Amino acid sequence: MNKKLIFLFPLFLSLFTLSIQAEDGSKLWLRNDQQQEAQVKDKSKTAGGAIGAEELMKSWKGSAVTLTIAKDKELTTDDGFKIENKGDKITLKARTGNGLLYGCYHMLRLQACGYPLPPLTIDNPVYSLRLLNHWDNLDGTIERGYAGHSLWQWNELPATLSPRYTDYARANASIGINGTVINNVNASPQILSSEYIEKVKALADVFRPYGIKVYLSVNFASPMALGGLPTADPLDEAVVKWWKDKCDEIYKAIPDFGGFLVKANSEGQPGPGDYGRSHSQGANMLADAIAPHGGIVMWRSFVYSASDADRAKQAYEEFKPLDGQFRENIILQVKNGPIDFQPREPYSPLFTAIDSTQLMAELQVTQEYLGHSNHIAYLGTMWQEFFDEIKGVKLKGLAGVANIGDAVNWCGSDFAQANWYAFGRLAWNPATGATKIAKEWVLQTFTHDAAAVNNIVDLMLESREAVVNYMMPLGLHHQFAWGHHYGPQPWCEIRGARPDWLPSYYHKADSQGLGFDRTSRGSNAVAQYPKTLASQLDDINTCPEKYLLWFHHAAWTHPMRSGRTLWNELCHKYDDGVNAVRDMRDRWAKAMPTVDDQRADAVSRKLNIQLKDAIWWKDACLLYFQTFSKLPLPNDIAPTTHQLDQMKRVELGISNYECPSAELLDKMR
Ligand code: BDP
Repeated sequence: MNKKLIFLFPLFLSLFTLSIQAEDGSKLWLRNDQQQEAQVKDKSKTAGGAIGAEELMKSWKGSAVTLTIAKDKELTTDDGFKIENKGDKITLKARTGNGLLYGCYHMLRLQACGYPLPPLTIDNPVYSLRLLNHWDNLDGTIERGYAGHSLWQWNELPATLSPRYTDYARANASIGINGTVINNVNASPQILSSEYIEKVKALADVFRPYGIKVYLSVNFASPMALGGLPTADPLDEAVVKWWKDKCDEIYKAIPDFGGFLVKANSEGQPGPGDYGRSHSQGANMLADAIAPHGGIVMWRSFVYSASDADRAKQAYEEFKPLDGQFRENIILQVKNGPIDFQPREPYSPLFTAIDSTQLMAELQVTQEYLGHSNHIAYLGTMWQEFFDEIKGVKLKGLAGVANIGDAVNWCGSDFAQANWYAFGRLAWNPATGATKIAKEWVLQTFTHDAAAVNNIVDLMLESREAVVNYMMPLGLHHQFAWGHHYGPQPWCEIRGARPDWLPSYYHKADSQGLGFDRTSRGSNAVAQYPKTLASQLDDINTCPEKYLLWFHHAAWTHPMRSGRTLWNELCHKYDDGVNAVRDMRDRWAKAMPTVDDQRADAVSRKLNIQLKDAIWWKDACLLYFQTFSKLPLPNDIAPTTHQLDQMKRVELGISNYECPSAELLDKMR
């Protein structure tokens, strides 16, 4: 070999390996090359403007851009932006630096998608609070996290700042997210200690230029655990003072601190109820302590007690009577559905019942109940369904329970990144729509090959319905294995367990039929919805079939709109779910040649797990429900391939903090 070539060989080799490593998913959707030297003038003198200008300088391929702060009647929000593209020059205007930053990312997104920049763009976000909620514990574990450990290196903070903190802020800013609650709602009081406030301050300093405010989940009993007080009663003077002093301390360190998120009197967490006080009394006390600093309190409505009342009714029963009693800086944070982030739920009736208290919706980006980071489930479509159902309801903001960890690809799987992306984009404007968002994500993340883009987008759009079908079709819910919520366990019985933590509470299978009677003849949960909707849901003939078993205990022979009986329809739905995963695999196989090998293979491996899991779900549920229906499986679906007894013996033995590996799953089955 020529001497020069021998000399250059190691260089080629390292470039080659570098380019492979570069496709490990760490770049997310931010793949614009950074080799440009665009002409960009930032007149704003803001941190956001400076960052945006730098991003444009490195990556923008169009004509010269000027960034200015402006008062313009079309800029109706602080975060909105206006872009005038006159061909030879582009002007980007916003009321604030954050608005300019969002405008820059908007331009770069269009460029990365290959879309033109129109002559005029005016874009104002619909929600002012667009927040991630991290369920990260201070020991580094993440409750319901499937992407490794927490990004926050508490033992190193505040002295050492991981470069990933900046990458995290940048990724969020690029999709319009403007706040983050960095610790678990099951909050350790320790987060409010002076030591931790210093660490939180260090993170806040990194996030601030990117327009991201820091919020904290707080433990209602902190004055006892941390302050040594004998009580946390919200009406106790010493408690009130403790919280006021704590707020002063926080704001001294973090002047733009966002506020508190509170899970109170829920699943064993302390709260005002421990002292005979109401949620509003507890929330108002915190709200008064933080109000002088401009902070807010997000009070969660996720409560249910060990009572006999239908769990789906409980949040409404507890909060509806308190409507109007909350301070102005309190926002009631309500999960999208009345139970708990199931693959499909009707909307929580609180959204249409609460009219004198500010509301925000809590969505779950992490796939606690949708196959963790093993299954592809694009949630844009699920959230769009939710937004369609609550159309007309005013929300102050959106919170998304994050799926981010310290995994190289951030989310534990390449496709899970799409849910982080979609959450941000929908929080900016839900009318953008799941399809458009999926397409722009694919264009930025994977490929511009038209056929491949179509295949991947179609795969994404069918994925959530596939999960619903192979896990819990027709309104079934909470058939999950105890604890880790990964696989099916409709038969689960644990002596002494709360009934509403067991699948049988929800499926109510018996020799007659299947489903939870929430009609006026049953628990009457339907009555919590507006009248017209309530009567539609109440009647088995008008209730949408996707919610049939959520609201009705239907006979096995109940005639469905397809002409089949309920039993046969159920069997078909499970089979459809499995077939949809096969289809997703085929689509991916067709798109694969246009995607780098590393990510192409990683996704394939996940899809193989998903297919096996889908079959497992189908077999487990059908064979189990068959012990009640005593009906044969229709012969036009694929036969089951497992034995019920064998399936019942499988215990995955994983915790709330992990996603099972393919090896573990194969070994157990
Ligand atoms: C459920 C999770 C649990 C959370 C709880 C919550 O299983 O880990 O703590 O919700 O939202 O979905 O508070």
